Amino acid sequence: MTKTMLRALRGETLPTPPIWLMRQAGRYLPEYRATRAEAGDFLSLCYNPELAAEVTLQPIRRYGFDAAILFADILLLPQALGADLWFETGEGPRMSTITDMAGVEALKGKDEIHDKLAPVYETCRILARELPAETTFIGFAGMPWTVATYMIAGRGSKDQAAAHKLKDTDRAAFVALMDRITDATIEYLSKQVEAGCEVVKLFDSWAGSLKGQDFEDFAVEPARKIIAELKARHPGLPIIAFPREAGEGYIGFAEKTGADCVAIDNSVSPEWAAENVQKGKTCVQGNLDPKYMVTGGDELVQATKGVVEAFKNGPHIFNLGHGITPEADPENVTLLVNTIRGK
Ligand code: 1CP
Repeated sequence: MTKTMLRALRGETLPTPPIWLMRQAGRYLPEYRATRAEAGDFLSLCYNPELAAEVTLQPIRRYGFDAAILFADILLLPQALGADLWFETGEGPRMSTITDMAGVEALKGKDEIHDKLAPVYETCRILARELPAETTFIGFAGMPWTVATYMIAGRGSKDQAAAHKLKDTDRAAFVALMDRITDATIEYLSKQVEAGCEVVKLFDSWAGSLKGQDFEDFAVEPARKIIAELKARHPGLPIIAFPREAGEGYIGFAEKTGADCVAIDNSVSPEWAAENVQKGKTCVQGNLDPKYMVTGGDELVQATKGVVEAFKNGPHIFNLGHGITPEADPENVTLLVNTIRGK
């Protein structure tokens, strides 16, 4: 029996959609918090293959999700390229900044990243061995624009102003940085696939701040390039693209980039996405508002049924519109899974 997730990615419309959740290994789970404490801190957890595999498996054991996502972070790649990376408790990631061409040229080359990332590939190998036979294993990376926003600002930002400024004032340095990240991302994902990942997901969390031609040049085009090269190296590899908050940019995104599935955030309605993106044939993933994992109850049940209903006439993978938050109640995730699976 082919795995349900792979069937949806090949374009099959299934009676019950496969389900997994972004950030399904995370702070809402007590067992995650315990393993993270054992590791010491978040980055130590990412670079400890046994413990990273353990936290990847925890939500699979608890909920029987149809897919597991490698436990790592999109910021490990810039770190492997030479950026300093640390996490400020209660605040988020911090990184050394890139402000000009000299900064770009000081980065490591695409073939020099693998020593640092070797523990991630080891995590993949452990998981390929240990995941249940019916569970699909997803590898991932951040997309160049999203990764560049952190490398340029040195931290997360709401409006990505620093990255927009470099793009608009020193185009050559910005484009050189995008190219470096694009090339390294291809090598990184390729190694994840060689180590056992069956699907890859491309996270472009800040794609929504790219407008007009910028969206075409810096969201669509890097996705197209990365997907074409990965598929040339690994024929048949299914790829999920997530240009978060792309809005109208979701329309035609799969066709333009060659992605097998487009993940949709919850700023658009499932009905709109079914009509304009899925169109009865393109696989879509999404898009329940993560807030229901905090609030639960009958509203969760009704909203979940609404998402399943909206996407029932085409290939669909059930997910949230963004990551599950630390405030989520693990019981609400059980209710979600039971609602989808009709239990
Ligand atoms: O335990 C902790 O305190 C750390 C919280 C945490 C976790 C669980 C971070 C810090 N990263 C992760 C893991 C992670 N990150 C995964 C693992 C697998 C899973 O989903 O279960 C994945 C796929 C990511 C991807 C990621 N990291 C994205 C893209 C998806 C998204 O959420 O938009 C981004 C933007 C990051 C950067 C990052 N890492 C961590 C934080 C808090 C952030 C966001 C910072 C910001 O808001 O700008």
